[in-house]
Amino acid sequence: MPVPAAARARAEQLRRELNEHNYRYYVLDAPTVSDAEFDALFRELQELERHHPELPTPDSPTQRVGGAPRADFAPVRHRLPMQSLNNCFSEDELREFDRRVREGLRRDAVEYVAEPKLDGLAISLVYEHGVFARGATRGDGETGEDITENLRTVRSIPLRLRTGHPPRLAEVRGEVYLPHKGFERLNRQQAERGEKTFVNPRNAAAGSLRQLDPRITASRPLAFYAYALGHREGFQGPRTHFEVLALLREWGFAVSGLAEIVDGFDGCRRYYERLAQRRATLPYDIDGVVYKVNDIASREELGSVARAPRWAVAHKFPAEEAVTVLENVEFQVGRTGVLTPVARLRPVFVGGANVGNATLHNMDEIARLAVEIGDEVVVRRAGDVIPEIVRVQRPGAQRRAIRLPAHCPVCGGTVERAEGEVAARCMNGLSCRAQLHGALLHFVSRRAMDVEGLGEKLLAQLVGAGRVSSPADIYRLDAATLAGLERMGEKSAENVMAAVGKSKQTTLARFLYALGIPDVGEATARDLAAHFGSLEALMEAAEQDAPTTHAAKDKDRCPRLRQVPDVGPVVAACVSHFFGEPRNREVIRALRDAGVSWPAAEKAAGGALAGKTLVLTGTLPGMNRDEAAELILAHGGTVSGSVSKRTDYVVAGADAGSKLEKAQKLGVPVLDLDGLRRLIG
Ligand code: 5U1
Repeated sequence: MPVPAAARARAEQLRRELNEHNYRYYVLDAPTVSDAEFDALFRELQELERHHPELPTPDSPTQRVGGAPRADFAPVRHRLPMQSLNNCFSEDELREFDRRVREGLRRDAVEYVAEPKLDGLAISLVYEHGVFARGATRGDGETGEDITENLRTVRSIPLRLRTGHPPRLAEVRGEVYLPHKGFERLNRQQAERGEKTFVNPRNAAAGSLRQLDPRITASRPLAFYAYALGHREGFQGPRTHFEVLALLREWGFAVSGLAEIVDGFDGCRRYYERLAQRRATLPYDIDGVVYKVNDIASREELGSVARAPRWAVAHKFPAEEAVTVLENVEFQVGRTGVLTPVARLRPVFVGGANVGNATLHNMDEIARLAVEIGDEVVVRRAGDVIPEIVRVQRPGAQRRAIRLPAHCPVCGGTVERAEGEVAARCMNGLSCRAQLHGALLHFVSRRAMDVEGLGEKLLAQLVGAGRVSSPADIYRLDAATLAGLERMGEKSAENVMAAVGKSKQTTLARFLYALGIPDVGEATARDLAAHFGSLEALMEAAEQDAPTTHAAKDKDRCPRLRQVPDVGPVVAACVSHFFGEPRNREVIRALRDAGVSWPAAEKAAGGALAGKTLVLTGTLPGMNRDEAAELILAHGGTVSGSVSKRTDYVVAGADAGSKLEKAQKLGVPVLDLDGLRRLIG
């Protein structure tokens, strides 16, 4: 039966009114109706929608109460990576940041926007034609989790932008957090129900957002504040960050009222002092100040390094400290065999959390601190940083020295500390369960072989049952074995098997990274892959570079590997040693026999882009920056972050900004993704 026009019109009016009241209450903190009046309107709309099931729209306030529970959260690829911020902890580091920015922009003074850094969770909200369509967590910056239904319940997130001219697509980024009052109320309720209380507002917000049942999220007094625009289509966006904040406010988002334009280092420093004074009076937790270059075109010019923009920095408030007793020290074994001393402490509340463990880094650090078991120690914890011991407050009456064990606490293997090295290692390699488990977790991780669904617990079971004792064993698993494990059904087993199969097609760079060669991170793996072009060529160079017993001087060591840009003597020695180990060669052979393969790239030096420098800008269709960079590197090219006369090509996607303008000004050829593909052939 069609919905009568009157009912449709009334529903529309109620939606508009209720959304307006929500905005006034949750964003402006200035309600104009009583709770009872709001409830009456809300019930009327609910009633209408119940009578006419075609009526509810995605922006209806009735959708905020939370729908049916989900089985899991689907992954969402961010159209533009969600970057993290570099931190600075002192005025000197802030001065250094400002110097780098001025130098990068060749300017004497730079205007920044300073704003509080809320201690919450970064999220992304996508609006299609002004209507909230999808919300996701940050995840690893490239891929997050789809938590749309949970975010819909957050009252200060508009379900429709307050504008008559919404853009085709706009992504808004910001922080979900729990204000102090909401946190206290939630913990009171939890305690009354005999449920677990949360240690701090951040954990409570994180726990609330990751609920599979959106009705639970809806019951938590979460709030949101917006601080950036992400991907957009159909509109350019303002020219300054301060204007972005004004636009977000106009669209109906809560935006920090404390954001200010400040001038240069001195302006930043003064803002920091002022905010530090006000911190205790704010109704929510903040852990520092964020400074961002105000001019958006200048940001494009500065670009990013290693997933953090060069144009912004988080200036953290000093970490909190507390005194407690060092009760014991245990040694943890990492994936490369390094033994890390971990302090077991008498639990103490510091920096918003109960701390029972802290890192002692290594034996040199223990000697420097002159710390022994039984001492009273000062523990420091800042936000998401691992707690650490800063100094001994008072030596214990019956103290006991901390000794490096002669044998691995996990496998009993020999522990050695090479001359001149800080780290002590278990020498048992993958025969050591801890190293095997760590190495396998790294091997399957998203940025390595990317085997979805093969997580820590499943791997621990497989290792424990003796089913997996090398990365190659992952490719020998079968669905029946997996289905027989705890908390695994047939369907999940099939999913894991499919993910294992899919991961066989990879790239040389990912494969090298996945091998877990000490000191070889993603960037080095990419450089090695690009330079040698094939695993065989790399292994041959590693063999020829094998260290000789008559220790050569550092600068003469590993001459072939050191031809790779940014590879120094330490990394080169690690690579050479890794490929010299018969067991590692055996694992590599088994992996390739199992079908792990990658496209054969031409040797980089002879690739189609050999000697060429390319700059990426804007959003490329169906390919993120990393993948595009990998493609260029695999064909011998170099990727640079900024456009200059030396740039050979700029590869531009949607919403390309000042880099594209600069390329046009300098007459640098501009390609789209198809153009790049044609160039590579
Ligand atoms: N206030 C504020 N917090 N915060 C966090 N701004 C801000 N910007 C961020 C992050 C991660 O990232 C920028 C790179 C947009």
